[in-house]
Amino acid sequence: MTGEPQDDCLFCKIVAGHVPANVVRETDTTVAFRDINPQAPTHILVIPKVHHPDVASLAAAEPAIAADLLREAGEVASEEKLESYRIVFNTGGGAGQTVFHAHAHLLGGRGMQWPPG
Ligand code: IU
Repeated sequence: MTGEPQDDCLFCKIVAGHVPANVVRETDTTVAFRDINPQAPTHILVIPKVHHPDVASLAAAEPAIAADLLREAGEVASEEKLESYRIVFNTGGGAGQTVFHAHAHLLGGRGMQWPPG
């Protein structure tokens, strides 16, 4: 059923506390933790507790939680004292998505190029 935890999903295991993560913030609907392979001085993933394979699926099924995710990304950026930052949702393997549980990458603490690679 959509939104239900998936046995084979790493991020569902982090939500359940079965896999450790460096958690920086948690709400009723989201968890934010430091990326294990940081691409910037600050690189934090913000994920919904419910399982959806990507952000578009999340927004279609549970728009209030998609809004929570974006608000939380802003809250984390504020706590990390980031003046400038980037929020990225890789969607699909061709765009670099490797974990198919919706997540925002919050990246900051260095200069950024545009367009991204
Ligand atoms: P992607 O957009 O699906 O590629 O992002 C997945 C991220 O999850 C990626 O930046 C990984 O470094 C990160 N990650 C993690 O933080 N902890 C893990 O155990 C694994 C991946 I596997």
